[in-house]
Amino acid sequence: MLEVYTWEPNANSGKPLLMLKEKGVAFTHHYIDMGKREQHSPAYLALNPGGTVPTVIHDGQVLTESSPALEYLDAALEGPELRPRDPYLRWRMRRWIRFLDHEYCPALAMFGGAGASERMPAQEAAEIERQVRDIPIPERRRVWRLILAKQVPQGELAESSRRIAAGLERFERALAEYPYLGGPEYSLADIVAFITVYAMPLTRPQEVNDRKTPRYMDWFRRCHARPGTRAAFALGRGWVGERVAATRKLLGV
Ligand SMILES: N[C@@H](CCC(=O)N[C@@H](CS)C(=O)NCC(=O)O)C(=O)O
Repeated sequence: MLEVYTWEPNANSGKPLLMLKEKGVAFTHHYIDMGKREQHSPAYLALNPGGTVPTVIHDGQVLTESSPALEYLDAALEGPELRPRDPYLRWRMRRWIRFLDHEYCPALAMFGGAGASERMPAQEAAEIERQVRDIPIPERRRVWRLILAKQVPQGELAESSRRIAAGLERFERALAEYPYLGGPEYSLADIVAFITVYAMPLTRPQEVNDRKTPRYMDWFRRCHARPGTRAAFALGRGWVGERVAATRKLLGV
């Protein structure tokens, strides 16, 4: 029995969707609508007190924290193995996942938050407090308060830009050594990266293009073409589908 509580096939939320479609394992998808803040509802908090998606339940085990959950699922379920057996390559995969979870993806999320903040109407402080009061993790509450108050600090955005630029060089170097991030085969490192960066050729065309990042572009094309990737994106109900279609068109896949 495998149940996935999550939102769109996007970033952390999408990691188990992409991974399970890649493995070809059946599961029940419970859609948690982040637009309606369902991740902060009492019913969801009873499942995952951190109030973040995804949460996976496998044979009664409740799994939170998406990247360790992927390692658990890869070990526990049938289907192609997505962790290299070679100890060096497994280290390489884990080093990539750590870099993505701690540095790269939060930098991209900072821009996502800033964009959302710009689109929001100005709100009174009391209304902002009402909206953040159910967020259980203090750091998350702080970030949401800044986004809702349209006060995302410029310094944070500058640091995020630096990390994104440095990360692009890192992708290019790694993909010169092996076709995938963890080594010769597609692995959890590619899944963790791709589900967050899948639209970068579309959203950052000045930095991510065939001239400046040819190996990264080739990796995008190969990842977008995978049947598991297509099946995972088909689970989207919102804006992800349009963004994926536009990215594929640009890539010619
Ligand atoms: N460390 C957690 C982070 C999960 C996470 O931040 N998920 C985002 C969606 S991609 C979320 O739930 N955001 C809700 C919020 O910040 O309120 C994990 O890897 O599972």
